[in-house]
Amino acid sequence: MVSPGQQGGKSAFPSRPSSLRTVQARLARALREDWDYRKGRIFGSMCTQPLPWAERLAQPFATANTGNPGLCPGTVRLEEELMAWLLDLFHAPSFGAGGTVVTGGTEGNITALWIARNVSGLREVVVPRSAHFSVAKALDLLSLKPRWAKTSPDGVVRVEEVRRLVSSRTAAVIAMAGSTELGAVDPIPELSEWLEPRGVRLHVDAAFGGFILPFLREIKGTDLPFDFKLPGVTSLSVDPHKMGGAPIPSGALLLRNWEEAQSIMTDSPYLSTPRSIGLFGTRPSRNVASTYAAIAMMGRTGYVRQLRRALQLTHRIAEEGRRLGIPAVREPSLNLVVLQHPNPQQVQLEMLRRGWDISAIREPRGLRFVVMPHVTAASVKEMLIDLTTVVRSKRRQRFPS
Ligand code: 0PR
Repeated sequence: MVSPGQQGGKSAFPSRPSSLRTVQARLARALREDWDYRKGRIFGSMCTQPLPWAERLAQPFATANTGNPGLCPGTVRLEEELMAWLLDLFHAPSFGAGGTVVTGGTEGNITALWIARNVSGLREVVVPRSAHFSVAKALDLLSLKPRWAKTSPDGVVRVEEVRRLVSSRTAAVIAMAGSTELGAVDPIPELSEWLEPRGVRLHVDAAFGGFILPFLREIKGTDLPFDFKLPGVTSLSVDPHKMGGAPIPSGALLLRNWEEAQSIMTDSPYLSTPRSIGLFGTRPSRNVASTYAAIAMMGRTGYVRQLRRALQLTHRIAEEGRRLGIPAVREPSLNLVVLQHPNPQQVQLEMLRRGWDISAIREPRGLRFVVMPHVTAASVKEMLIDLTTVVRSKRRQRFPS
């Protein structure tokens, strides 16, 4: 959202139609100013260059609106098939589970907590300190009260904290399957085991980890259980627009018991179907088609290949960090690594001057690198050369000889 006044700009509303060439030129100029994933210089984003065909094949769906499903039975069928794929990937039971395409992790988390509140009639949510800020938005919108659970130094929620905070007022507990800052995966099996017999809902935010964790076993031989295989997991959100190869915006919310979605349905008498589910009215069919296309064209082997490469590069950054005296905060389990640094903002700024986008983390202090599919071996090599120079020069400035 932009306030032109703050930007100092002053533009009158177009009085007459502009020519195609003029508009094209203006858009092209704006695009040149934007960062391009394909240069491999973005390490601070969980989004990436989508599969080109996914975008292209979905283009004809641009005008269709899945929010009025009676007019697009074909897209509805694609969404059903897509949801069936995801429910299978995340080990949902064969009967009763369901899901819907959303715009991303924010909508996924808002919708999950909306359902949790309406189904349970309760008002408190136990939230790990590591949760993404979209959860804070959801709590505010839904007038839910957070009970913040502390995390351990390596970023995973403390199970004893969750146990202490859960009460008869708890609508849901949130767990992270790949936290935004550290890439940490909470002890979801323990949480599930403790919460399930107590009938307390467990929502897993797998926005980032959802297209990583299912493929780890093929690479590492072990995995980190996080999904519906664990009986206590009641809902799960995942973002195909992060590691799924889908264009933005694309998310999915999956429920163990799809009946619960009734709790957020509203009457929509003038549409082709009398009940509307979810936050938005208009829902772009293009998101369904492009996500469908991306997943179909990647397949399990495609995701494994993508992840193997990303993990190798992540470990290369961690190794170089060790050599530079800025070791990783935690051994990376996903394609995200944070290197400890006393003054990450300074390094971030200096790297930005050299054309690199990296994030600075305040707690614990560190430099965060997300190795998304657009990052290449060559760009990592180049980035590490600049990082070495910057880290060493900052050190000399701190301790002048
Ligand atoms: N849950 C988790 C674990 C997330 O990391 C994110 C976003 C969300 C939910 C919310 O997802 P949407 O933004 O799709 O609604 N993670 C990234 C972040 O905030 C998003 C991002 C993308 C940040 C591009 C920066 C950037 O350049 O870190």
